[in-house]
Parts: sequence; structure tokens; C-alpha cells
Amino acid sequence: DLYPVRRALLSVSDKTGLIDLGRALAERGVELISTGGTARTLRDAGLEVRDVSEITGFPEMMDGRVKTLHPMVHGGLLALRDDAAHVAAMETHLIAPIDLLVVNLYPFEETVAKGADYATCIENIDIGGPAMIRAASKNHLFVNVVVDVQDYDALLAELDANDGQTTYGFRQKLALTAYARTAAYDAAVSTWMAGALQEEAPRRRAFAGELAQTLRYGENPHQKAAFYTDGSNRPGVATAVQHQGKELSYNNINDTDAAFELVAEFDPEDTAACAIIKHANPCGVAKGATLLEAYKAAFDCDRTSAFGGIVALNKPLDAETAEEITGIFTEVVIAPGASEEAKEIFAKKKNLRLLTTDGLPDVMAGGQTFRQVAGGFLLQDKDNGFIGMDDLKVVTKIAPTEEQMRDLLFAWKVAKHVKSNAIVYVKDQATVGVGAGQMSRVDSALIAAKKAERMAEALGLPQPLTIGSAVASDAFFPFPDGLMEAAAAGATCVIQPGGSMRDNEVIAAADEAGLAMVFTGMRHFRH
Ligand code: 93A
Repeated sequence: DLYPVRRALLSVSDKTGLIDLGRALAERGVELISTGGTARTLRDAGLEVRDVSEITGFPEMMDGRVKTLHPMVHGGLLALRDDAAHVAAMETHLIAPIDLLVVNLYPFEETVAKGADYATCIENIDIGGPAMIRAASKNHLFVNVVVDVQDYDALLAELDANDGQTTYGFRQKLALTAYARTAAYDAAVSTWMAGALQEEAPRRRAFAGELAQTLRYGENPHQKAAFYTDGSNRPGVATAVQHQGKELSYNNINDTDAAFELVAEFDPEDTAACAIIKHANPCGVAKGATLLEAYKAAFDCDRTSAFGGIVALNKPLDAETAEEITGIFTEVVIAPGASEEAKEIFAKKKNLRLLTTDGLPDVMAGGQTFRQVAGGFLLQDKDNGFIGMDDLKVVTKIAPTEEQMRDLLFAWKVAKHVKSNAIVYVKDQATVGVGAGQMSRVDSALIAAKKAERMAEALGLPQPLTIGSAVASDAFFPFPDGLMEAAAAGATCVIQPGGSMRDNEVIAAADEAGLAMVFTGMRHFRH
């Protein structure tokens, strides 16, 4: 299974390591063929190279769109060296075999990440490169294909270990890497087009990612796991910089994502905000005049659950907030930046991870989310539904006051990020009770109220903060019972989608209890 490498075609956009590789190959007696820019780079370094256009008998044309798409190239890559008919075809058409292909593609992903316009992105879709990679990969019985600058050294080591030849096993591994690359490349094109054509996206896109990190384990220690990036480069846990602390775990990444996406709902231009997450659900969310105030208020919602939680901030971490956070054990803090002083304070806490990003995730941006089910995937548009004051419909005799309205909208934003059935009590722009993930909405209302009672005891308050609170329900109340539990806990105003068969009964119950209630007409299930 050993085959010598006598002729190589090099066509690379990323010229890193190219000259060294070209020289090393030439020293080993390998003939070099190249496309325009690659040939120029090699020639400038004093190496002997043949132009692809000389092999094909055609100039590179149409702005380079057609340079290697020719039987002289593809025949040389695809011909089976041990098949008499293939060999005869090569002889008839004077096609010389190509034993090694070194290609890296037009930087499509980088072009998209830079925010290039539509036409520029299109022009950066490589056609000839993937075509050659796929041809060489298919013929890995004989042909070597290198698509990653990182693999140049391994190729040379393989040649040296085998007297200028490579083994079948080596070529197989190269082919596997190559197919993963073209698949990821096409998925990146698909993802980008899905972004440009939002309407069609959920029904017509492929998805793939690039391995960012092999994780120690998954949700549990007996599950293997890894973290992939999708190339979109949006601010978030996947692109954050980690300043200290041990490696993030699967659950850390999941929770940090939930925390940052939630806190991004609150415009930093408006006010500071903090979200504390446990098991992907918020156990405290608050706005404040300062980050410190926001953090303290969020913490006071459920101090028990906040232990070992994930904290997300909507503004750069400052020293006083950092100091306060170190008061209890926290797993991760994520923020759009951190002051030097804040970093120094955290440096004393070795286990605390600090992540910073260049900005907040754009909550209004489109996109899709997917999850796996047995035998398939479910793909849907990201929930970027937004409700403003004007979208609300007052359905009760009493209308909420301006202050109540603010708390209702705050509770609604938080409820969107709580696993269903979600019930969220809010007072003065801070959650005071969160009920998550219950199979019955009544239980969510009860649990949230219970937590508020426990916090009142712990903080020595005269009464639970749910008294006089605003309450949000992520979906409609199918019966009045859930609403009545909220009223019993002391809620005085309610925000919910409406749309139940029994809306009239629910509205009547609200009027009876003296509640103000608004309908959003939009639901925020989250599972
Ligand atoms: O526009 S292309 O899709 N048409 C081609 O025929 C073709 N052949 C190679 N782009 C093509 N390439 C790509 O050109 C390679 O994948 C590589 O990324 C790039 C190298 O061009 P140059 O050598 O001129 O810098």
C-alpha cells in the first residue's frame, strides 16, 4: 500500500508555511504544479513550479472562477493507477498523475465573519478547490490530500519515514479530514445563505460545525462530549475569551449560554442588568442603577440556588461587583468586558472562571436552533419574538399602572428564558420568585411563591416580596387555578399570552380578585 509522491498540485489561499513545504517537497524530488498566486509565491522564493494553465492549455479565466476545472487536472487526480483502461486513458490524453494535492479554500467563513456584502461572499465560494479535494479524497487508494496547514509537517514526516512514499492508512486519514473540511465548508455556505434568506431557512439548510474543544465529559461523567463552533462568530460563550479558572464543562457552557442570552435582553444603554443561572434556568434576574445593585437584587431572589451558579452581566464587570460576586462560590461570570481591577480581584479565586466578549448577543437577530431527537433533528427559528408596550392588550377592568407595566414587561422577558411551564414574579425590576420546568402551571406558580416565602424568612423581611408583585406566565392559563395561585401569593398584575378556550373564565377570575391583566398574543414556550 506504499505509493511514491512524484507530482504535487498546490493551490492555497492561506500561504502560511507554503514556501517551506514547497522547498521540502522539491528537495525530495517532487515536481510542483500551482495556480496563479500560489505559483507566484513559490517562484518568488526561488522554487521551480509549473503553472496549471500550462498543464490544462487554458488560461485561468473569469476572475479565477475557472482555473483547475479541467480533465488534465481531474484525470490526474482520479485515475486508478492499477486499472489498465484508466492508464490507457491517461496515455491517450497525455494526462500525468497527480500524487499529492495541497489545497486550502477561499476564506469563505472569514469573509462572512468580517460582514462582507452578498456579492463578496458569493465570490468567496470556492468551487475548484472542493472539486479537487473531493477527487483526491475519493482516490485516496493512491492520492494524498492535505487541506490543513497543520498537517504539512506530518506529511513530510510520513514521506521521510517511508522513503518518499506514503502508506494507505495515512492517505485514508487525510481523506477523512478532507471530507470533513468540504462538508463543513458547504455547511458554512448553507448557514450563511439561510441567514440571508430567513424565510426559507428552517426548511432548507445544512448545518455543521468546527470542533472547538474536546470536553472532559458531557452532562454526566460517563458521557463523552465536545464543543463545536458554527462559524457565525457572534458574541457569546463560543467566542468568549476565558481569563482564568479551569476548563469549562459541558454544563458550564450550556448554562453560560442561557445566562448571557438572557441578560442580553436588557439594553446596557438603558440600565445595568444581571442574570444568575442554575441548570439552564434563572434563579435571579434584576436591573439596577449599577451592576453591583443589579447583582445584589438578582442574588436576593434565591440565594440558595445562586450558590455555584453562573452570573451574566450586560456591562463590563467592574471592581465593586467583582468583589461582591466573590462573596459566594460562583462557577462562571460572563460579561462584555472586565476592568483590570475586577480581573485582579477574581485572580484570587482560582476556581472562578471569567469570560469576556466583545459585546452582547443580538437578541433580535435571526437564526435557528436545533436539537436532536432519535433518528433526526428538529430545526426551528430562534425565539426572537419581542413584545413592546404597544402590543399589550388590557383585558381586565383595572389597567396596570405605569410602574406595574414596567415590571410586567420585565417579567415577560425573563419568562421567555425559563423552561416551561414558567411563572415569574417580579417586583421593582427584579425577580422575586421563579417557577420553572413544571408539568403543571399551578405547581410553577406555587413553587415560585414558596421560594419567595423562604427568601423573606432568610432575609428577615416582614412578608414575601411576591406581595404586590407582577407575574408573567409563558403560556396562557388554561383554567383560572394557576392565576388564583398567583393572586394568593400576592401578585396584583398579570402578563400572559391569552388565547385559551377559557379566557373569559380566567379574565372573570382576575376581575374578581382585583387583578390587572394584559395579553401579549405571543407565547414563549421553552423546553
Ligand atoms: O474560483 S475557483 O473555484 N475556480 C477554480 O478552478 C479553482 N482552482 C483552485 N477557485 C479555485 N481554486 C482555489 O484558488 C483554491 O482552492 C485556492 O484556495 C485558491 C488559490 O489561488 P491562488 O493560487 O491564485 O492564490
